[in-house]
Amino acid sequence: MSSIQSPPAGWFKAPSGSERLWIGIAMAWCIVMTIAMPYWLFFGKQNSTGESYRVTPAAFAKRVGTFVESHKVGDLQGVPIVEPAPGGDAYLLARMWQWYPVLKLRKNQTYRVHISSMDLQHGFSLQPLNMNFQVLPTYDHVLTLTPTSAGEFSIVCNEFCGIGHHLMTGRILVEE
Ligand SMILES: [Cu+2]
Repeated sequence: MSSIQSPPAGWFKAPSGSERLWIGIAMAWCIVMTIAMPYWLFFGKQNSTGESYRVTPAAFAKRVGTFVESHKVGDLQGVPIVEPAPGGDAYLLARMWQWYPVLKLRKNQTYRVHISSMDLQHGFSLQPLNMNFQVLPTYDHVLTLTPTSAGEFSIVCNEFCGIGHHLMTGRILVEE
């Protein structure tokens, strides 16, 4: 005897009553969510414009090196603190298991923050604002960013990237 058999004829019973209602609510919600995605892409205030370029990890590391050398202003637990020129380019490198360097920005100034990974996929999650972006090797993802409040912001990696994933935290300092 086989365990795979046709169901008996007439097994299907069309949904009725409250089951019908719940299917209707789920469908309506699917439609709302589908519309919300493009809506938020165009009208959300924390979205990336999707600006990105091809870059090899070696070339990106070199740009980060030049950026750190020319704009370094301090040191935080062995990681350089780097202050880009207002309106200028800033670089942030992700690798197992570090964000490098620490960025120091000015409130209400706009920066082009280039983010890329040296090894595998990481997740840029800016706390406590909860802004999230994928960080991928070979992509220079440019975020046009204008800090609107001063303070110390943490970057955590929200894409599991190995044994030291939970230690992968960084900092963005914003001054008045
Ligand atoms: Cu990571």
